[in-house]
Amino acid sequence: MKHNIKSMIIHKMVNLNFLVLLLLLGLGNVSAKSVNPQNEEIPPTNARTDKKTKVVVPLSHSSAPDKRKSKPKKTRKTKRTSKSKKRSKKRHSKCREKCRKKRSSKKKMIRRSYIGTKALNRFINIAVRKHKFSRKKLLALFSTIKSRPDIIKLMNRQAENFPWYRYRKIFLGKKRINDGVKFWKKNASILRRAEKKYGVPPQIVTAIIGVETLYGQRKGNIAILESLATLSFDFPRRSKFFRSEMMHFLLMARKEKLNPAKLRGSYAGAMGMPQFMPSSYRAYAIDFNNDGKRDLFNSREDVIGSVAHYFSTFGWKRGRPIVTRARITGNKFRRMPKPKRRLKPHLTLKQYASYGVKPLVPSRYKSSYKASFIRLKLSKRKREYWLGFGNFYTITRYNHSTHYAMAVHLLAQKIKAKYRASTKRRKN
Ligand SMILES: [Ca+2]
Repeated sequence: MKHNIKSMIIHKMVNLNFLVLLLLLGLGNVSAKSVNPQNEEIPPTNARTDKKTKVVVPLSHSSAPDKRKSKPKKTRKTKRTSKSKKRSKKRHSKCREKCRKKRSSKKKMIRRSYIGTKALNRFINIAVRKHKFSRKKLLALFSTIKSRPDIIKLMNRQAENFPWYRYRKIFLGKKRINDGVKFWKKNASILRRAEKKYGVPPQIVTAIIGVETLYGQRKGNIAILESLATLSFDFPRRSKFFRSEMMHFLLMARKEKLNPAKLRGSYAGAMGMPQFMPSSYRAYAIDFNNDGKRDLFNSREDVIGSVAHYFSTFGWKRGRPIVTRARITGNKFRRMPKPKRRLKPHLTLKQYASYGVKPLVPSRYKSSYKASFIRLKLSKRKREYWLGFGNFYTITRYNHSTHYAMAVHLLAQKIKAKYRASTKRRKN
């Protein structure tokens, strides 16, 4: 009996265990179905199976599997050591602002090809008809470039628009003066030869190259064709000028046997150490070392000779004054007639005197000299007045800005003073 009772108990326990097992298995099935109604295998969180789930999930909801995918990743991330977490946080906070700016500028900067646009087709038609370029080659050339919207922004932010007290800080720093003295010393014989031939003193040629490219150290790294195309087709204010420069560029490259796709320069299309625009390159660049090429990118001889030649062509007078500070008495100067052509000297020193405007040292200058009247902002309220002679006007032919010509003149003076002091020291 005891044995019977024992065997009954064992039998019931086995049945009970079996029931519990069945129940557990059944529940497991239910829980799996509730997550996966299609009764499919639950995908593990990796990219391959996500692709499987994307087939089921409609396209518009295709981000859903990613959400599921990201959850376990998050838990994995939390397992990362707090040290690395801190480090990445620190790194991110450091470049957060930088990253944000980069992202926003990337978003705005959509670069597009000009191939197939009316404007480019018109330009190519003229180039083929007038200058016998190959249409096929031009199309191939323009297919290598894209627009540069950032250039339009730079054009509207040119330094020449800054007030004088900001502008002069850019160009009259110690480095530009010291490097100018070095440039003069290194190229003294070439500069002397250029002065002898064209009458332009070494300090002026040096200062021009200094203001333009820091003596060839910053020649610009933008594909010239991209900058010219952008300004020709996307900058209506001056598109006519830049279309003409782009044609000059193609003609110049063809004549000098240079590859137009590879030439680099400033965002406004200026090239080489003296930053000549293509039309100036064609008209005024010279071969000053007689090697049969006009190379403003690498030859210092050609660069110095070309700048001096440019100045002489635009009316530089040997030994004549450039500009002088003016002293003003009374208020008559406010009624002075304005020049018909901006920056052009229009009144003689005698006429200026009748309006109470005189050079600081009048005896140095002939009263028949013509000059332009220059106002410079030294601060928001303070002004300085100058009189610019013919040679000052010639400097503005290089860049049509009073600030530019003034910076060249002052830099030239500083370089000259330092150059003289250093050569005197050497003699003593
Ligand atoms: Ca040459």
